[in-house]
Amino acid sequence: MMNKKILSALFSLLFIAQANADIIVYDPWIRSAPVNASVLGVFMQIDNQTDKDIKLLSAYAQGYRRVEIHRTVNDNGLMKMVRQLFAPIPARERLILKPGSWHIMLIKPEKVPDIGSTVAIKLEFDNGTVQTVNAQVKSGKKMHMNNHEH
Ligand SMILES: [Cu+2]
Repeated sequence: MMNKKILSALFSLLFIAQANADIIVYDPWIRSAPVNASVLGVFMQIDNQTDKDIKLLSAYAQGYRRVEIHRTVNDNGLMKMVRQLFAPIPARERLILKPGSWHIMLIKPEKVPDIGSTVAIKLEFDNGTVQTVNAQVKSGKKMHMNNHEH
C-alpha cells in the first residue's frame, strides 16, 4: 500500500516535470567584459521540445537599463548587431545563441559582473512559458581550453 502511494506520487511528479519541459535551456553564459563596458553578450542553447514553433519574445535582467534580443549579421562584409523583435525556435529544434550570431544583449549595466559570478536572466516565450536561467560570466577567449602547451 505504502509503495503504491509513493509510486503514484513519483509518477505525478514525473508528469509535472515533463509538462514543464517544453523548453530546455542549456549552458547559459555571459562573455566577460571590461569594467567600463556598456554592453554584455549572453549566450545559451534553447531546445524546443514541442511540435509547435516558439518565439523568444523578451529577456529581462535586474541591474541593466535594457535587455534586447540581437543577431549579428554580415552586412556587405561588415559584421553588425541588429535588434530582433523575437528569436524563433522551430518545433523540435534548438536555437543556438553564440558569439557572432543570435545573442541576448545586456545594455548599460549598473555594474559589469565579475568572471565567475552569475546573472539571472528571465526569458519570456510566446507560448506563455517564463523561465529564469542563471548565466555564468566566463572569459570569451575561445582557444583557452585547447591550448595545452603552456
Ligand atoms: Cu548585441
